[in-house]
Amino acid sequence: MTTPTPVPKNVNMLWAFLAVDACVRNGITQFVVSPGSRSTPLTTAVARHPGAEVHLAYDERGAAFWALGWARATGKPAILISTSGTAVANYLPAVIEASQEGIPLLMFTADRPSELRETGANQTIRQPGLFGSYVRWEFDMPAPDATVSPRFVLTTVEQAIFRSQHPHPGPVHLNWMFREPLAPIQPQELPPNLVQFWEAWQQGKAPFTEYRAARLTPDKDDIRQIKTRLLSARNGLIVVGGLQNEAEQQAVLQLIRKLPWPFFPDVRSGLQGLPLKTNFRYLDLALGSAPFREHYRPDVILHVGMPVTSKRYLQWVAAMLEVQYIHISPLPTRLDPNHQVRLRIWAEIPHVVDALTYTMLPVQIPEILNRLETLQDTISRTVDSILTEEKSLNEIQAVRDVSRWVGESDVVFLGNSLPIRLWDWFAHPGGEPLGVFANRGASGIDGLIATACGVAAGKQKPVTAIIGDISALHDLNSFLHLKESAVPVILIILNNSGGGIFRWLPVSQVADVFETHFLTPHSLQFRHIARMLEIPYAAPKSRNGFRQNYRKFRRLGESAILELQVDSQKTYALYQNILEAINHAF
Ligand SMILES: Cc1ncc(C[n+]2csc(CCOP(=O)(O)OP(=O)(O)O)c2C)c(N)n1
Ligand SMILES: [Mg+2]
Repeated sequence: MTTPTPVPKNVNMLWAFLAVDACVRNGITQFVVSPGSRSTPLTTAVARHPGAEVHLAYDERGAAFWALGWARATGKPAILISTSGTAVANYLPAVIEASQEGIPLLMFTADRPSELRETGANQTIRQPGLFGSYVRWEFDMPAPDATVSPRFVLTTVEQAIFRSQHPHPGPVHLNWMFREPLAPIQPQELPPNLVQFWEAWQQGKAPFTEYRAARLTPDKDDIRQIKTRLLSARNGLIVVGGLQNEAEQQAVLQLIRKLPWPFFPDVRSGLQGLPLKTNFRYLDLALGSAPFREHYRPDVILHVGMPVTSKRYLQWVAAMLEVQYIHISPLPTRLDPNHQVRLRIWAEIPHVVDALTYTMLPVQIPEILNRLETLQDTISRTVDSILTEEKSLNEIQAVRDVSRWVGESDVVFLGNSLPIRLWDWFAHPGGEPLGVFANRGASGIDGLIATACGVAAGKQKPVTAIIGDISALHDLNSFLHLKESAVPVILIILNNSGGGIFRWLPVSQVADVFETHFLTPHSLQFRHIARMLEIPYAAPKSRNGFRQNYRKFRRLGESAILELQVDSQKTYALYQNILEAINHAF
């Protein structure tokens, strides 16, 4: 029996129970609840439903980022429940990220009934339409009414669940108006037809409407179009952008084993460590060398998955006017900032790869493959030799070290700003595919801790998260998610006292504004929030101390914070030295 209680006390509770039960029957069981009065029927229904998993979060902004992380990890939406007013608006940043990345998310927001809107009634704002074009679907539920068929509640919730996943996954907003009484303490007799409906519904476990979505498979002509281009190539390159799940990773593995071209694995592909001769993991650093950039010119690029993080790659490719750029992605969106894609296949990656690799492709082997291994090796050794000269703890070494320490059963979450870029440039992970997560849809530095904790809960695997200090300050409220995470999250804060990434930008030359308005240095330390929340904390001063503390915290089996005091000026200088040395090595 999935349904929870005897006959609901009033029509608000009937609708709320049916809504929650419809979710659970459709396999959507993760709720993220933020306290508030207007949402009382929904929250009570979730709390009393034996099939509902509840994560509580005071701050709706963090709640939504947590749900985003959870959905990234599971591919399924979590349901956010909030009260009315600005609580709802706090969902917006995560909704934008989910929308841009095609991540499912469901919002059940409580609202005053229509007669109280625009009247000065307390905590009442214009909620319908609040998320603009960032939601795939939205619906303004009327206040529960005994004269309306309760089947309307079931089909609306099921439509919301469906629309959050098909045909283009993303956020969906159901706005629930509730009239008082809100708390289930004032029974109102339900009409006999509703009691009958309730009792009949309780006999089953199945969804009301069984949705069956068509799969996104390419047809024969799509595959022929791809093959024709692959066969015409003299100098092909595979670009593996961000991958959204393990099935995509496995499919890409199959592709790169069958298609003997070099492949460039983006940081979010999780495939950077693959021990294959065709792995062009350091392409970005190689592109730092002008002669290499000029000399190496692929004529066909097969791009699979989300966009790449590397700016240098994008700039390099933008200058290739004749390249045949093929992009395969299950999202319908353009994802083509260079306006370069000539063949776009909208289909699930595993289906395309299956069809494409069904027969061996007699493609030409690019000349670069003869020297790719040496090239990769030279870059890797150059990076290591420069780093060993640098004795103090620094961001590049820290990120490179962590990439070697994480195991296959771990998951990595990378903050925006420098952490994801440093990993993209310098990580040197072991061979197996790794789960790598980041919020690159809108590349915000907000909500990163909450997202990492959501990923941990969704994956049920320990997460190592690396974020910057300003990003950590941005998400201070979410240290509570970290403390309460049932699955350990090791949060590594690269505290370079400000926005170190701005050193990479031309504004770093503008002396009168750079430090004060961009870098924004500070002397804040996170030991204080760790103490407030009683989260294990260490601030190692050496590479060795970092390793020991990381290992110690990993064994703890609970979340912990590692704060590294680093110098972004030094990071930038090291980066420049490495690029220069690679340049010389060519
Ligand atoms: C929500 C949001 N606000 C502002 C920015 C602009 N921004 C990008 S990076 C950055 C500085 C981040 O500093 P930190 O987290 O310390 O990382 P670091 O640059 O030092 O690696 C800022 C403010 C953003 N991307 N997102
Ligand atoms: Mg910083």
